[in-house]
Amino acid sequence: QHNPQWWGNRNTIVHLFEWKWDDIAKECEDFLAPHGYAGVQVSPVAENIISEGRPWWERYQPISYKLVTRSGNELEFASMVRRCNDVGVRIYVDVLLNHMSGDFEGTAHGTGGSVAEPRTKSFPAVPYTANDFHPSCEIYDWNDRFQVQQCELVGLKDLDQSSDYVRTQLIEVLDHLITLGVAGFRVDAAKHMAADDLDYIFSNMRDLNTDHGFPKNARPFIYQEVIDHGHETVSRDEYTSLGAVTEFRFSEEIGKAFRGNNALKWLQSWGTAWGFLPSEQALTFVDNHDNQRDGGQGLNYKSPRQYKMATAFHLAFPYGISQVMSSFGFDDRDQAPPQDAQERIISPEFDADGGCTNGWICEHRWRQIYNMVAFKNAVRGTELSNWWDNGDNQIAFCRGNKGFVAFNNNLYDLSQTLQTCLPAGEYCDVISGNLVNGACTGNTVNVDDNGYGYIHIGAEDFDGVLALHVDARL
Ligand code: ARE
Ligand code: CA
Repeated sequence: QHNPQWWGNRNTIVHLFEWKWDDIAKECEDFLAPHGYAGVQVSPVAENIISEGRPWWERYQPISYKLVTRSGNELEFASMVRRCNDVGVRIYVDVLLNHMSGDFEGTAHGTGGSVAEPRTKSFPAVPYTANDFHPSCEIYDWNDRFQVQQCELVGLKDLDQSSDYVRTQLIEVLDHLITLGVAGFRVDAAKHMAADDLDYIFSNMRDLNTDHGFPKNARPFIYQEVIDHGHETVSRDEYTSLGAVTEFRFSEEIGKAFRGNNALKWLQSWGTAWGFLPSEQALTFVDNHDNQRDGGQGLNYKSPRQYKMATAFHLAFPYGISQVMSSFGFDDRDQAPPQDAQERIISPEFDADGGCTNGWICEHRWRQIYNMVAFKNAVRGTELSNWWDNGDNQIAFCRGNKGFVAFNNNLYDLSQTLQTCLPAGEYCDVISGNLVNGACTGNTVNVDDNGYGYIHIGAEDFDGVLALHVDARL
């Protein structure tokens, strides 16, 4: 269950965090397919509690498996999956198999009209009763396997996945989504469930739906959220045989490097030598919806120049199953997605350049990011060669004879004639511009008969990266 089931040469997933199903359907057709995105991770789909102010995290507290959330209902979900698959964009659902909601004063009313008594672990709309959960306890010691897997993660009622009844419910939920045409799942809080129990559940899910264009006997793609910085009792390695695993060390290290806390020249050995998982087991990202909020070493849209450079490196370097984050604007006080006075999520609006305007950040619509998604498609299957660096924070490399990329994170210019490995010709730098009707709206680079080109990235330039590839030749 390591195959992401991508269509054609596409190979990048975007997380459209908190988007509505109808908006995602439209985005698949209008933007994602034309720009070569392979798939979308969508926010949790199951009915959740309604929390004061409507923070995004209420969706991680399900009370039933009805597909009704602020993103839309089941019909809208089904229609989105159909429309996205029709244009070759896969849908991956963030699934909550570890828990139901946390404590709630009195009766909780959900987004789908169901009620529950989380305090007594009564979720009649499933139904679950206290017997289906582990006895309550708190996680004090994150290196104690019992606590991590059988106590309550931030107080969320912890399901017992060793029980036949619970397993059956969970498999049914996954099967239902597969029938609707999804390509796979992000498994939330996987570290908090025993790998053996997950193995049982994943092995007993149905095959992907051939009516949605998947081959016969195709298995759902699985990527498990396991946060393991290297010293965890419950380690990421317990889960790699079941599917891919989120590689949080990647996110941390790429943030450090592009923040200037580790020279870019060291990135030459990027990958397993850094303690990361094997490439085909690693789900990689510069930031995700959790760590963009922790204020650590990670980068996010709030440091746009470094963030775009880190993202370009992420998508240019041949390592990992890449995912791009698409956020809404947030600060410490405001954790709700863009919403109206009735607390309905609002649809993104776009400016003349295609950027989002009304509270949505839409990193996936930034030219420097979507053009690197196209770069990754163009160089798919090639190896890295011709690494160059200045011994510090200027680096460059080729991807076969299909792509070339250079970075300058020094406070002085990069001005070098470098081997680009590309066929002779004039190329559009897809970071500073787009190729439109045969002309480049940004800078161009001339590659001579021997593959050399003059590469300039000024210390004061808007972006600290330059990228060329064969599909953007003039
Ligand atoms: C909210 C409130 C809590 C309240 C709870 C129950 O914030 O105060 O107690 O509700 O009422 C998200 C939010 C939580 C939120 C939760 C439910 O982040 O704040 O709680 O939704 O609404 C660990 C887990 C990892 C988990 C992170 C957050 O291992 O799986 O914690 N990540 C996933 C999702 C989250 C989501 C959940 C799980 C829950 O991505 O978005 O929570 O569904 C070290 C450890 C890690 C640990 C990390 C915590 O690195 O190694 O294991 O991650 O610290 O930062
Ligand atoms: Ca658990």
